[in-house]
Amino acid sequence: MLETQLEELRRATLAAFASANSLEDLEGARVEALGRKGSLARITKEFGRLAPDERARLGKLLNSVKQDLETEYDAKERRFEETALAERLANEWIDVTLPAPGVHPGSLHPVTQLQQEIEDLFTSMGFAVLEGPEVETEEHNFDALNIPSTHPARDMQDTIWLTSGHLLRTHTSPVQVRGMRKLGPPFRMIAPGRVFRNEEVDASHEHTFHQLEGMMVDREVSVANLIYFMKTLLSSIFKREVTIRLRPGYFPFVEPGFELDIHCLICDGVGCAVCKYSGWVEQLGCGLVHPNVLRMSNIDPEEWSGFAFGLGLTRLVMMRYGIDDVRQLLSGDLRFLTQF
Ligand code: FA5
Repeated sequence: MLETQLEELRRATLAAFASANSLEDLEGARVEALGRKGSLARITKEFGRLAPDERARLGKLLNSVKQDLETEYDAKERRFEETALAERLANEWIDVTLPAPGVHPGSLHPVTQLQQEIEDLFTSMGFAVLEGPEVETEEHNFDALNIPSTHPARDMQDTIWLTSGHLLRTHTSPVQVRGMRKLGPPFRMIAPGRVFRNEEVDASHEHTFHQLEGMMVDREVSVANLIYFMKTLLSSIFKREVTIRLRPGYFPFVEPGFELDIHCLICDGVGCAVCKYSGWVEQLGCGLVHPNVLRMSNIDPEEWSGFAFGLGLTRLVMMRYGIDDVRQLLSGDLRFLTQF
């Protein structure tokens, strides 16, 4: 009797496995036959009533039925999985050119953007772009610029000195010295870069900021040449009328020297923290290269003359985008940076 039930269970379950059209059907047939409350478990309960001999004989049969069903179940399950995978591979495709979800492409820092624009402008006018080291020698940063150690002008820029005797450059002007020695006259060069000062930080003063140096050495260079290039620079950057004023300025490496201010574009000249309520923001220092400076870099001032300027790139970015606090530029705050 139990023997017949076992044989019937094997036949019926194998048939149910064979006709199953989905994993769910297959699993249903398995639970019905092999589950905890399934047919096989029910038959097993009957074994208690059997004589030992009979129990041993039917026990073997029960194991073989169980094994057959499990083997067939595994094989059929694998076939379903293989078919599902093949279907997925046939239908699925990936566009590898799509940007990854959730990843935002970076953008250039506004200082870098303006720097590149000015580089393009000046290279189109025959200027070379030079770089100098941020850790400088005293000679390049001061002495060769006509600022010997006893000179009071050294106090104009609060210097960060290193224990090695080197310093963090306080301006990009040391690249003038490198340019004169490397290129020799006649030449035109610009040099953008980071500079460092032991400065009291406020809305318009950072301890680390960007400048852009410019220098032209040729025969008979005059203030008129300097003004031409400064006007070309400012009209190219602002693409609108900006009011400028030129004041006499003292820098030991130029003579005459000037400071160029622009009418504050943050407050339109009314007065704000950036322009210190004066309506004007100092943008750059400039002038005609001092004969001593030319001489110290082996250029004969009787034969050659030049102009130089040092632009506050950071301040120019502030004017251009209406940024009212210089500290935002180095903050690394993405809420600020993603606007550019
Ligand atoms: C100089 O650094 C001179 N080397 C400029 C120069 C070059 C003059 C060549 C003549 C010939 P000054 O210290 O004024 O000068 O700085 C130049 C510009 O850098 C300033 O006009 C201003 O726009 C900017 N600047 C100065 N200090 C800071 C600061 N702490 N934070 C942001 N910008 C500053």
